[in-house]
Order: sequence, then C-alpha cells, then structure tokens
Amino acid sequence: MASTEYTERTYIMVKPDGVERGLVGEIIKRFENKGYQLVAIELFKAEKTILEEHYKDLSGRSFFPRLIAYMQSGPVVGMVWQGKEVVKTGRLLLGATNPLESAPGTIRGDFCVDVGQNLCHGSDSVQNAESEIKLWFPRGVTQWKRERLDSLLYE
Ligand code: IDP
Ligand code: MG
Repeated sequence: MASTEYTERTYIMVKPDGVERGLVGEIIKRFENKGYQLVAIELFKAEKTILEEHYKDLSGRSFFPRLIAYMQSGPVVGMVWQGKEVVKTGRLLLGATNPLESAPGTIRGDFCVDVGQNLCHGSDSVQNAESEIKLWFPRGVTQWKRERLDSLLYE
C-alpha cells in the first residue's frame, strides 16, 4: 500500500518559565509520544521585534507589554513539529490558554495555574503556523523522512 505523507507543521515554543522549570524534555516527550516528528529546534533569547511580530494580533490588549516582558525574561525553546493534524492536536496537547481551564493530562493542565505564565505556545491555524515558522526559522527546517515509523503510522 502506498503511504501518505503528512506534512502539516506547527510552531511550538517552550516559554521562559517552562525552560527555567526544566520542562523542555517533558514537552518534547509529549509530542514524541503522540507520534509527531521534530523538524527544527533552537534555544533563543527572543528579540523584542520578533516577539512583537509573533504576538501582533494581541498588540491592543492591556497585558501586551507584560506578555513581551515575560517572553524576554529568559530563553525560549522554539520547535517545529510535523504530522497529521498537528496544529489542532498540538493545541490539545498544550491545553486551554488559561491553565485553570486546561484539562488535567494537558501540559498546561498538569504544570501551571497562571495565564501570565502558561509554559508554552502553539500555533492556532495552519496559516499562522507557516508564518510563525518563517519568523522563527527563516533559514528553514530539516527535511527528513521517518522510514520505519511513517510506514507504520500512515499506511
Ligand atoms: P494561546 O497562547 O493559547 O494561543 P492567545 O490568546 O494567543 O493564547 O494569547 C497569547 C498569550 O498571551 C497566552 O498564551 C498568554 O501567555 C498571554 N495571555 C493571554 N491572555 C492573557 C491575559 O488575560 N492575561 C495575561 N496574559 C495573557
Ligand atoms: Mg495564540
């Protein structure tokens, strides 16, 4: 049977509180366990201009300056994950924006309580994912095929 390749991608970012608390591995593990493929990863000290672009839809909100300061309070880990419906499912793995409303079993549901320190970011649409990937990884991501896994997952 011919295998279908799933090329949908999302931008997932561990925020400074997640990096500081040593939760990078935990977050990676959840995406790996689910069956997604890591195609880019980098630790960044995020520049203000990049953060302002990344969060431009929220620029009018009262918490915007605090959000930018939070995101600059330490390094972040940016990642691109690929796979079947990874944008939508990635958001499910993260949990609701407000951790008090995130279900137990999700990353935010299991590890935090404060919307101002909610550990992680995940793109909210395929189109926004592609813009965010371009913003954070302007040189592109690694192309590779999981010869063993993909034949099992996707046939
Ligand atoms: P999302 O991260 O779940 O996509 P957005 O609405 O896109 O949620 O908001 C982006 C980020 O802005 C949130 O993850 C959170 O860090 C922060 N944020 C959103 N709403 C509030 C708020 O009411 N107070 C403080 N920070 C907020
Ligand atoms: Mg968002």
